[in-house]
Parts: sequence; structure tokens; C-alpha cells
Amino acid sequence: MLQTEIKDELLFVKINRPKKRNAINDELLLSIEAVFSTIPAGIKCAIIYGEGSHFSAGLDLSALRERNIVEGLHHSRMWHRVMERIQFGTVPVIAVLHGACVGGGLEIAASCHIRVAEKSTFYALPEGQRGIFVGGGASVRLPKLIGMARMTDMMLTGRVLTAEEGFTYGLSQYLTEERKGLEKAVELAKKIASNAEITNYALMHILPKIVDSGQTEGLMMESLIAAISSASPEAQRRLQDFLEGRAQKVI
Ligand code: 1HE
Repeated sequence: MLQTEIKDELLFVKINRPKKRNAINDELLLSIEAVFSTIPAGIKCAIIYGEGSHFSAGLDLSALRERNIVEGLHHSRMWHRVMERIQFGTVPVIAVLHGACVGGGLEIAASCHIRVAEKSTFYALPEGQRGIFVGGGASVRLPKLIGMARMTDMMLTGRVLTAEEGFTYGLSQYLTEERKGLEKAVELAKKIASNAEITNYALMHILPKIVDSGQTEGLMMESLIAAISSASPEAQRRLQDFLEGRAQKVI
């Protein structure tokens, strides 16, 4: 149900359950956790995408009926753990979206650092219609991407966002033609892979904590990581390269 492939410094993770529209059952969720917990040394960026005509139809609803309240709590916390593995792992993760990116599928996408949406992508939170609530971290991550009002609207009214709306609202940072998402993701992943590791680490692990903290603590964390990164030999080399005309300009 999950296939991985390594090419150069990139890890490709394919959700491969197209007959069930890549709905996520526990087995699939735990294999996602295993992959993101054991990223081999030398990998600089991961790309996650879906086989078939959809990224993911979200939680496998066929398993929902069997849970009592406490089991439901554990299940949601398991999703949180796995989403944190994606967000706070060792490498930045790019999600390539197409077709349905709904419910838990949107929660997976929201845990990634970059989202590239092909034009067929649509976003929804059908939990409202199903009589349940998001349980994979959407209430924390989605308002940061699109704002609380838009998430509330999606859940209260069942509103489906198009790829264009998602792009305008900040759900995806990139919008591509159909079947061009993976190509775009590889192009972006190569840029990410060429960054200093400390910069990528700071973006993945420190920026979210700065955003979640007060101004005083946030600014102090920023100063600390700024000082640590600029004192590194890697930064010194890169600065020297720029000053001596060897580094690429911004444009
Ligand atoms: C599923 C699921 C699923 C499809 N769980 N089996 N997610 C949802 O409420 C979305 C429900 N799915 C859909 O609305 C549609 O399937 C799609 C719009 C995504 C795709 O439509 P389509 O016409 O391409 O496929 P289909 O014919 O609806 O589905 C094909 C099969 O996949 C069918 O099974 P089959 O045995 O009859 O062939 C469907 O039952 C199955 N399938 N989606 C189980 N989600 C951490 S909490 C997160 C909470 C949530 O994610 S709630 C949102 C759940």
C-alpha cells in the first residue's frame, strides 16, 4: 500500500491504494510512520504522492464503526504522532496533490512543508457530513494555512475548494497542469537539497516553534538560530562564494 524509491538524494513515497482512493487505514498510516521514522542518511528531501486518480480520500471510513470513545482518542493521537513524524522528521517533505485531497488526506498534505497541487486537486473536510470531527491535526495546521474562517466554512457547509481556490488561499504554494506535479516537486526538491542542512533544520523545527510562541521568546529563538547558522563553516563558505562572485544571484 506504500511504495518507496530513492533517486539521488530524494525519497519518493507513493500511497498506492487506488481502488480505495488511497483511503488511509491503520496499516497504511503505520507504514507512513515507519518510512518517515527511518529516512536513510544522505536523503535531503522527500516527496509524497498518490497512485491513481486521487491523492487521498482520507480516513478509511470502513474502520470507524468499530471504535469506542477511548479507542477513538488513541486513534486520533496515533494520527497526530504520524503527522508529526512527517512534519518534524529529518528532511523537508513535498506533497504532490491531485484529485481528492480530503479529510485525513488533507491532514497529511498539511503536515508536509510544501504542497504542489495539480489542477484536478479538490479539497474538502467531509467530517461535518459524516458526523465526526477532524482528528489528524487539521484544527491546528489548517487555520495556519487558510485561516479559521475558511476551515469553519469547509466543515460547516461541506464546501469543496478547487485547486485554484486552494492556491489562492495558501493551501498549496504551487499550482501545476495535470501530471506536472511530480516534475515540479523534483525541481523544488533539488533546490531544497542544495541548501545548508542547518537552514532546512531551522525551517522545519524552529520556525514552527517561533510561530507558536510569544514575540519575546520568538525573537530570541530567531537570534539563536541566526547566530548558530551564520557561524557554521558551511555558511562562511557560501558567503565567501557570493562575495567572490561564485554563487548564484537571487535572479
Ligand atoms: C473509501 C473511502 C474512504 C473511497 N474510506 N473507503 N473521507 C470521505 O468522506 C471521502 C469519501 N470518498 C469520496 O467522497 C469519494 O470516494 C471520492 C470523491 C474521494 C472519490 O470518488 P470516486 O467516484 O472516484 O470513487 P468511489 O467510487 O466513491 O470509491 C471507490 C472505492 O473506494 C469505493 O469502494 P468499493 O469497494 O465500493 O469499490 C469506496 O467505498 C472506497 N472509498 N473513499 C473507505 N474514505 C484522522 S481523522 C480524518 C477523518 C477523515 O478523513 S473523514 C473523511 C473521509
